[in-house]
Amino acid sequence: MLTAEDKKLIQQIWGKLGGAEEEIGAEALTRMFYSYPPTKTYFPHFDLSSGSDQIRGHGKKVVAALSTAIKNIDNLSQALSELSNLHAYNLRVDPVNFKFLSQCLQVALATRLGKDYSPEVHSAVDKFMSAVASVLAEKYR
Ligand code: ZNH
Repeated sequence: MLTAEDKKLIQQIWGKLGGAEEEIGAEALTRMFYSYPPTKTYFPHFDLSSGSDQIRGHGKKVVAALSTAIKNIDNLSQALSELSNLHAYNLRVDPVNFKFLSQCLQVALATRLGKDYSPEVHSAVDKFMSAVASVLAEKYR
């Protein structure tokens, strides 16, 4: 599904974030909470005002997991196996929400990267996030 070219583009674009990972993650989450308010119900224990320490901390974790996924892009199931267990068995996040977070991450990336977020990169990131989402959803029953 992800072509060699897609993989190259994703690695390149991730390399351009240069330390802004936590900020990107926090922005993606904040956008998700605004645009898809039901997603807030999974985080009753968080302070959800934009830029809160918890949003920043969680954004950092999510982006770190995506970085791990990018490093293991040919072996996503294995690389995300624990995270997949967590989402399927413990958190029980409805998989529709993965799409919402993906959308919001893409807007966060696009606003930061401007022209570098080309249609080709957009398409590659979209495919990558779908692949991550299917791994996170693969253990639901
Ligand atoms: Zn999730 C958690 C990732 C999606 C909800 N996550 C988490 C973590 C991580 C993640 C890394 C941490 C873990 C530990 O700590 O160990 N996610 C992720 C990713 C994605 C996601 C990569 C995609 C792409 N999630 C999601 C969604 C939701 C969620 C969509 C809803 C809406 N998560 C969650 C929760 C949690 C998590 C709730 C827990 C938090 C706390 O801290 O408590």
